[in-house]
Amino acid sequence: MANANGKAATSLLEKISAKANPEADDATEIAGNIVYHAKYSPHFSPLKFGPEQALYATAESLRDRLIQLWNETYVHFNKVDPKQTYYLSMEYLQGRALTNAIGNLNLQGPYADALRTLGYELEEIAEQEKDAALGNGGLGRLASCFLDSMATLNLPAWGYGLRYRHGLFKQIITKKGQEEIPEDWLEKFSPWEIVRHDVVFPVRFFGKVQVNPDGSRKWVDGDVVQALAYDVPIPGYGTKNTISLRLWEAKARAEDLDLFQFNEGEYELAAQLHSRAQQICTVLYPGDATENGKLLRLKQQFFLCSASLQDIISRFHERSTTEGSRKWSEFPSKVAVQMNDTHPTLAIPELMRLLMDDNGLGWDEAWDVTSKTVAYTNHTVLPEALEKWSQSLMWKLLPRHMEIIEEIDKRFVQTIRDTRVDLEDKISSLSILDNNPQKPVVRMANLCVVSSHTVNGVAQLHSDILKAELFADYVSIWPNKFQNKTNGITPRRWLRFCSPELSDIITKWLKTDKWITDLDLLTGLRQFADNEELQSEWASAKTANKKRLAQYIERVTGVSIDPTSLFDIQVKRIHEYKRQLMNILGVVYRFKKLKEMKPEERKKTVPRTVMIGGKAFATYTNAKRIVKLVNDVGDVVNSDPEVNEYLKVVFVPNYNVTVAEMLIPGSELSQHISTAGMEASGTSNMKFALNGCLIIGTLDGANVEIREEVGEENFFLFGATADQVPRLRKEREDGLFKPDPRFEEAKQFVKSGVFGSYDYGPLLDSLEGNTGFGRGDYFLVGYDFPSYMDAQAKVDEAYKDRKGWLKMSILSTAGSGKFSSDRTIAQYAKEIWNIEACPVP
Ligand code: NBG
Repeated sequence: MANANGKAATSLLEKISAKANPEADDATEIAGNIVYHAKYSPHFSPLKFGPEQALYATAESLRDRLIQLWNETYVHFNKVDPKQTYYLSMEYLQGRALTNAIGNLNLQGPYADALRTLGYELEEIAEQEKDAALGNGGLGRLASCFLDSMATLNLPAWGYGLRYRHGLFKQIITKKGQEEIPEDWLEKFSPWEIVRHDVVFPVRFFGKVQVNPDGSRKWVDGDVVQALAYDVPIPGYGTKNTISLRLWEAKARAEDLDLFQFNEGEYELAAQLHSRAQQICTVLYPGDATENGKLLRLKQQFFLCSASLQDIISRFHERSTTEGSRKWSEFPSKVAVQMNDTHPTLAIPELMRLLMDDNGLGWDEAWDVTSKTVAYTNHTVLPEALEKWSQSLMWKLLPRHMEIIEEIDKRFVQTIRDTRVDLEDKISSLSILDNNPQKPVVRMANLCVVSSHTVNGVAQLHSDILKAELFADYVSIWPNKFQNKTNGITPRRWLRFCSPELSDIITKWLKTDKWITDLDLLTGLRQFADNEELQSEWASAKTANKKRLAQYIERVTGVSIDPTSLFDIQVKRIHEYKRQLMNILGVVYRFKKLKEMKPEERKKTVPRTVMIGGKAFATYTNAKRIVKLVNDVGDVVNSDPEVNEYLKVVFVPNYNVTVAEMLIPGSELSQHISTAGMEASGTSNMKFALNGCLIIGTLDGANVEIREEVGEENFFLFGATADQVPRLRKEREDGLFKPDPRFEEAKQFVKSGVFGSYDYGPLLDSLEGNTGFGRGDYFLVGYDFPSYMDAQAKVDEAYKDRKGWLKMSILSTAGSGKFSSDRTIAQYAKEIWNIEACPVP
């Protein structure tokens, strides 16, 4: 009905009377409310009601309802005054919000009908929305899944983050490979956020420490910017509870503009503070190769911590004035602060500073409050990702915080000396400050472990590694501080809404849709895994999702893929430890073998479409070379008339949450093939498994637990185990490694220039030699390659047995209940935060 410029819709708009109605829940009222917003909350010129205008008006109509639920939620929290959790994260990968909000409020039908009366399909309107891509990868998406679960479980909680104007870059693929351009989600505006002009806090940078006559200390001078709150509503599923993701924006005040300088024609100078404030929230992860880049990143981290803690403290104070003064010692029984990785570590010295310098607490009292309030989640053991900040940079930007960190360190070291003589020689690695004169740094993970009441890893294997290796000596000091919280994903976005066909089948066979909030119920599918009727319904849902995916691939890449071929997907950030290189070398080998076959032999093979997607960090050269290689291999394979019926290779550009929602439901095999011990958890592995996709993978991260849950016969396992890795690296160094001929053949084939003239020498060289950074095959691609290829051969065999494959697929979904973020968050709430549900009546 709708046409491209929305002419038909514009005329329909005139036929429906505008009526503001935040509580609208039938199609007619909703349509009236949408029309109301199109006319009276206008953001566009009035004569047009195209899909874009329809999106904004629809979103605003929903926002009305969310605001109402949200107000009810916080009024209720205020009344009950429960302990609340504050989740501090530099990243959130929210993706689109429209379908999710409509789904969580259970208004699909009425919204679809309302839009139809206005000439649009709901899906078409949803397609208009841009992703809020304020994150990088798994860590950011985890934070977003957690918010969904916190709201759904009625937990009193807030998310805190930064309102990046451009978020993570947009990836485009050109002849040169990956190029980055700025993300534009705020180019117009986001209909979901609400600016709170009354929630503004000053945040200081630089300056100096002033010592008062009574000995107290105060941080003064320097630059002061303002943190302004923008709230994004997070509706729970099937509940009134709607919580807030509070994103801070940095601003300068009007009076910070130097009018005199401005009138002298010194425009840049006059608005210096304005432009410095603006830089803070321009992008996520600005390049940090330069000193300036490092300074900006540190500013971002401190800005998040300071604004959030001032907000948390002011909420605590508010109650004090209404109920008589509240004791600071009660703070930890009202406030839990969770640090998502080390990025918000500055919350520790900032809370100490606010308590001591602004609120007059003594050291011991402030330390008691702080260490009972903060908890830390570690998300990686990769040394390059464990943050270390230069001490001189920290002294320059945050002089008072450095004093506090020194004091924390001094007291910690003293306690060790007093109580643990056996650890004397470990002090240099346990201490927070690394005073190596070459490069004195602050070790943020150490600061977190020393100051937090609880430290957790994100999958069992990862938590075990933390305890046995990275934090082993701390474990001997505080044996009860360390926990595991295996990651999870929200079943709403990652099954119910992204694959409605499969969801309906599950609901039909389980005779209930309660699995959406109680994912363990999926085990009920096991008894039907062999049932022919279920299998045929399952197959038709998969086929529908594969066709939808094939259309998408054709639209964004121009490559036409066969929906009856095996869809094999690897999507995640491009990183050497994730071994996309092993995947593509496997493809190269397969291609070479197919070329060598006679036509009748080829006909006996299982046709495959390999899709690889993910962003490479802008300055990570080898990752970018991998992107280029995948694209080059794709160009050659896909245009080879002998082979392209049996093999296609697609690089899926600009992988993000929305692309994932398209890819995952259409997947049959997915690859989670990191070097064992290196992927802390992985979360897309859970999304794929939940959607009935089989995994080929190593015993790494959450793969271990997924395999346990879905059954080892439904998982294609290969590769070295984490405990073998050190020995294998050592053998390699000693020159004892003997490569498999298939591995040599694949590399040789790339070197021969079949895939174009780009110089892959440096990339392939990383797999050669016996030692040295970026050489010596640190990630053991060569060692694991033969078992990987064998596992791939098993995949092909298994796929030939349609029934057998469908059974495995059903069992995969059936075994995924554990990986709901509802389970994860319930465990955090009980075992770390000590908070309880506070449902709005
Ligand atoms: C990532 C890990 C993943 C894990 C996510 C979420 C960082 C620092 N770590 O394996 O690499 O799934 O965190 O926990 O982004």
